[in-house]
Amino acid sequence: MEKITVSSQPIEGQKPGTSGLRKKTKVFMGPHYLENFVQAIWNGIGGAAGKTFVLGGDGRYFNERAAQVILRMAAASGAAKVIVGKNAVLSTPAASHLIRKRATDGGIIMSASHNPGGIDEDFGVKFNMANGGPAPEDVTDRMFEATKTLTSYDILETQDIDLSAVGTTRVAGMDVEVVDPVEDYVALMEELFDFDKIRALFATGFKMKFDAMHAVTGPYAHEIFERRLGAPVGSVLNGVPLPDFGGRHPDPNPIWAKPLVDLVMGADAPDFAAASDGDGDRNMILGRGVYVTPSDSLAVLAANAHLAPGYAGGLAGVARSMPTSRAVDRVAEAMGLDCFETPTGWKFFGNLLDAGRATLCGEESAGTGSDHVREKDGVWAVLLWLNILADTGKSVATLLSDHWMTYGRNYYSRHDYEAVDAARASDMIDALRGKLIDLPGQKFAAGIVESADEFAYDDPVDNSRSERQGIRITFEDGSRIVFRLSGTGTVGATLRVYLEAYENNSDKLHAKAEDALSDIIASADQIAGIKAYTGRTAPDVKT
Ligand code: VG1
Ligand code: CO
Repeated sequence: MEKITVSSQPIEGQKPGTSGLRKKTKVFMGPHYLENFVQAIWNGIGGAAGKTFVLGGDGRYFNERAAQVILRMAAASGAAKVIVGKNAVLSTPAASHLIRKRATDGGIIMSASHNPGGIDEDFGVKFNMANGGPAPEDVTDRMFEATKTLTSYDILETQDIDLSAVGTTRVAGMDVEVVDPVEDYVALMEELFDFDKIRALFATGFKMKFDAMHAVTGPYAHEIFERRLGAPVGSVLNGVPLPDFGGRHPDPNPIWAKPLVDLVMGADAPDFAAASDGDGDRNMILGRGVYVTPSDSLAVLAANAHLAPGYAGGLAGVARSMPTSRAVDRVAEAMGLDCFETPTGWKFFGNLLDAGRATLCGEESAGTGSDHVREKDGVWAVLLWLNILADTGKSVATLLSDHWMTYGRNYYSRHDYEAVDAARASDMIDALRGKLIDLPGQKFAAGIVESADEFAYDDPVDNSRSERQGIRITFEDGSRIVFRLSGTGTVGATLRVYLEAYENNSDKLHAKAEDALSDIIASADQIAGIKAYTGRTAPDVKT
């Protein structure tokens, strides 16, 4: 066992995006690529010496190899201890919980989340802080700066460390504690939700299907839904994690989880269905005959969270990412709660959660979570839904239509144009930026533009400012279009167009979203010239 210093040189493009550094797996497997970035993490946080970290990933291809490298580098840099999920697996919310519970100095999560996995697909690495949340921008900026000047990294030369059994081993003065990835997380869920009530619901014959998409939540879902809550065996679908997620995108939306959507729309539909993503932080909610948009889910959860024991005292406030529909704003207003609008990415919720100013947060991209951890949490969202369904005795469809009757409906859709030429995509955004000042007062298919701006966020807790977080155009009737470029893609640019229209006429609450949004969709192209810039006639993915 020998500590060595390997000379290296800066590698371009190691800039963390919306949620860590994501690249093609082969890029990560390339010479010094992972090592350089891990060294930059240590540099960005003021070194690893004497610190304790959590380490785990979503089990995708290269997960365990990468874990071995990170452990050897942590040991070589003098870390005191690393707590690792068995076989280097931890869901993102479970990792966040472990960081908090064990009061560590942070953790490294290996995941490209909803991006596909495999040697020809994607891999990712993300650092979370001692609060359990993704590193904020000033920290990731420091890491990026470190990647630009790096000349060497420290690593231990040693055999692989056995991560297949729970227990502690010592590696060159550093403890490696392997833990069960599920146990602590399940205990936390039992504190927050009324498991007896949900068990009683299943005992009535209530049927649920949970699609783990061959990703990390399989073992969590089997334990919680089937073993602890008594849902029949077989309620969890695709529950065996696979390194390539069975060749699919582990992205819980109506496109990639279409079989589940077909199931709830079909003759033999279960009462409730849900899915989660690669690393277990996203969720999709369905009921018999109904798909709940993530924005609506956040609003319904905000309105009903107090029915679950963990939230019986009410909410301190709510927060949503800017492109998320404003359905939750209406709930907050009715309940007298503060409602924060943050840039895309969970890292922006951290300060609000830490300061006790928000309890519930959500994003349109199928992320919902609360102050129980500092990540969004797929299984948690499913349990909160189950708790609410068990308490109210309502079906998903009734709960949702009652919600719309009370608050009105924010029709919503997101159109993604993937792998667009990066220069053309940024030209389009630049052109749009140049037009903003002239847009108010102009008339398009969706009506007259009331305001147009580029979103910048001033964090009310630490006063940091984040600029250029998406272009938003609001119409006089409250409809809205948001344009932004993705920060998680690995090929070219992904243009996201977020479309929203509000309706409170009780006769018009049950239209198809695509119909209700047709004027907004047409206006988006009129305003931005999507077809002209991207050369695309239609989005690749509509959710
Ligand atoms: C996307 C989503 C964003 C989410 C992020 C990470 O980012 O839009 O809401 O926080 O993915 O989620 P972007 O920059 O591609 O739009 V996950 O589950 O992939 O960690
Ligand atoms: Co994810």
